[in-house]
Amino acid sequence: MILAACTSVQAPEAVYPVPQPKQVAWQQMETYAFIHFGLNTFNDMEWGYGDTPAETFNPTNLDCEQWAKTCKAAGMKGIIFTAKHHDGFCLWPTEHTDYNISRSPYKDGKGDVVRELSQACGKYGLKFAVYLSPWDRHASTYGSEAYVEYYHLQLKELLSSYGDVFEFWFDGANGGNGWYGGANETRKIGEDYYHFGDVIKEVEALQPQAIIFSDAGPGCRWVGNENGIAEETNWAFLPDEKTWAAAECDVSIRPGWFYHEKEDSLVKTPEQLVDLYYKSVGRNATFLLNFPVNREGRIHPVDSANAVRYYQMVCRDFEDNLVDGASLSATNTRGRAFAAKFAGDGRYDSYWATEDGVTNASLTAEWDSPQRISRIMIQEYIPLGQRVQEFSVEYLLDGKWQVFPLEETTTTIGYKRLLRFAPVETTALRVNILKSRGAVCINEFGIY
Ligand code: FUL
Repeated sequence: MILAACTSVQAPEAVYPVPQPKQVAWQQMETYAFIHFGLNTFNDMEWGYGDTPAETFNPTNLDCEQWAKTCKAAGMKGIIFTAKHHDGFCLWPTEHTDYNISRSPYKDGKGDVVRELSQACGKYGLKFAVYLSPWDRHASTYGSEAYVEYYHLQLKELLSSYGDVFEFWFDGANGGNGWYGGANETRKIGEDYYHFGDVIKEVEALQPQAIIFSDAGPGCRWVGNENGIAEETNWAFLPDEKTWAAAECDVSIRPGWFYHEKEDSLVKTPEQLVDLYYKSVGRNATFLLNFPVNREGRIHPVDSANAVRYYQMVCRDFEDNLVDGASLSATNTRGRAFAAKFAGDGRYDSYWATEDGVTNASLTAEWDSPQRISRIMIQEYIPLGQRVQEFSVEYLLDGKWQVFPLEETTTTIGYKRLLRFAPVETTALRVNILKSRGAVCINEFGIY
């Protein structure tokens, strides 16, 4: 943008919808952690019924700094914590229900895991966020207006007491059977029972920088599965195509979200995690990886070792960017301030752009000597909207352009697209944008 101001050539017009700056900053985090911990951990359950006494919560060696150090070493930029799951038990000493940590033996009722974790995140340079389950299988009032008031009070308390949160997680699992104060029944709730519009306003007033997650945004959206995998074609819009909301891929490092000893042998391997990274971050989504904290109150050593190893493998994949020694050229540019070289300068706000109306153009990297290549990274300059609808990648073989033998479709790019393939040796490589919603804007091109 600064560069554009120095010349007479204007930057391309935005193609709507466009992200808010906070949505761009959020997507730039790329990977962050979930931590599921609570009464379920001690009950060996995924969805506690809501009737277990608060005294059951009794971690023997809880260490939020160990969680933060692990996430940091695994390259994660933040942690989202289950402050309250569907069983209704609150991991902070809330004023609004007795069903909370102050009634547990942990630190003789003086503990507050939300505070301990937010402080540990601060200490290790991670962002902090909360999950507050709307469904509450403990509350006798669940299903009535009184519960909605309670939920809103809790939300205000949580979002006013622990500093900034980067995301607010609004879970889609809602209503069903539960304890409900001893009623032991099934309760269904109506559409918009929680007054979601008011929830959004409350979160925005208390935490303007927070991204609100739900199945339907408005900050970011559920990717539609819990496997950690985004579609190859992935637009950062809601189905109305008018609202920007990039996808978030939530997945647990074990089969369950909460800790179960029987899953100790089922921790995802570093290789599986690397694969998920390519299928989430590499497909224009974020990667939200869950660690089920154990009964001691720690991330299990296998989970921690696998996550750290995964991150080392990803770093190694992108260690040596061959664009640095290449000459970049393009079939079309809208002027010097938008030249091909800006796709290779490592700066987020400079980019290669084509003239208005040019939606078919190639960006070529050439070297003096052959290079061995097995990864490509392409980023669109999303502050001006997500544009590319179809592209291809080719390399020079015996003087002829060959299409890469890719196993996935090359449709959307968005914030980031990563492609992996069996290594090829070549002196030139090009990405051909074949179809786009407007002039092409590529701010980064990486070749490894
Ligand atoms: C789901 C919940 O029902 C699971 O227990 C877990 O918290 C997952 C992240 O979201 O909707």
